[in-house]
Amino acid sequence: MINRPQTLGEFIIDHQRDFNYASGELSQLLSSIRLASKIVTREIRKAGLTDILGASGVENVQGEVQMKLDDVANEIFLKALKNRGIICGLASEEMDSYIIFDEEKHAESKYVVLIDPLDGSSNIDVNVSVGTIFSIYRRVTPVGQPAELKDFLQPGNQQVAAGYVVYGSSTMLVYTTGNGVNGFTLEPSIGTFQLSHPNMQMPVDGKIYSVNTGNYLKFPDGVKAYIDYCQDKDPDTNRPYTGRYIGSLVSDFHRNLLKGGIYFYPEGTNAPNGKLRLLYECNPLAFLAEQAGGLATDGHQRILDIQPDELHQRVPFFVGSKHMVEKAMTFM
Ligand code: P6P
Repeated sequence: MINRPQTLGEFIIDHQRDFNYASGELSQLLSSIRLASKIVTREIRKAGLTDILGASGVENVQGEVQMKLDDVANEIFLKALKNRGIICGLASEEMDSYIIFDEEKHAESKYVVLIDPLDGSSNIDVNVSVGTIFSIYRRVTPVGQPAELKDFLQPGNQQVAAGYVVYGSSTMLVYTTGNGVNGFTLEPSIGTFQLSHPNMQMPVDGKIYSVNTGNYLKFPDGVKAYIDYCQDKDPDTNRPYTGRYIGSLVSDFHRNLLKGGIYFYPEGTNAPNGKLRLLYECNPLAFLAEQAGGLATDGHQRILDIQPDELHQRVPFFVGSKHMVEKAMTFM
């Protein structure tokens, strides 16, 4: 009897009943994300060898020079998600506005997807991990009509599923449908994601703080005070903590999910609302964090309770081990 880990496909089928409106559509959606993440893995693994490195010269809506691989990843996810006919609309960090799928085969689609197809892509050139982050909502406008902006501007507490792919020493897909968090590692020799991290729990305490201290002087006093606390000695709480900042949100989040820790990108004079986007970075990671026993706030309120008013809205972001985020909030 060969005892092998469950594949993602088998897991999805086994947990079909966990999905609200278990119509199989969400399963299909996750399968298209699974396919796209394998294709992106292939592109990333050869990035150093082909000319997709180097900026495409085009600036994205964030005013950031778009790396060619950003474009490639965006196209790969767009095509995989569109082809299954499951979603009626898609919003992406790499696109100014959302796009609507209103052909015949999308007419009965119930879901919309928001995605950051390749977060941390500036790390590609130096061979550092990057990630994809996705968030799935049930549409709020009537099925059968074209999706509208309000389908995308839902608070994070309305997500039906969320997850990320981290393209690191291995490719891992981690997601939740509101029934806990599970992690799958790509077995490249057979091209399947296998359940490697069942029921992931974020330690409620940790010793790692993750922030760009290069912005220290630009932070509000409360944030400076919390960083000073992290760096201050206290044998009772294992301080000073260890600083770890990869410059790739998904990688910093993933490490904290496994080992405990806090990641924060606060507001500052260089970023009045922080740098991270509420809809396709903070909300999905906040959903995952809470499902794993962690916490995510903007320094004052739950990320998941924020009512978005703009597609590319930025918010200050504190996410990670529950006790660490709670402690940080006392300084804000
Ligand atoms: P900074 C990457 O651009 C990103 O969105 C996150 O992945 C990362 O944590 C952060 O920005 C890094 O930003 O300003 O510290 O370089």
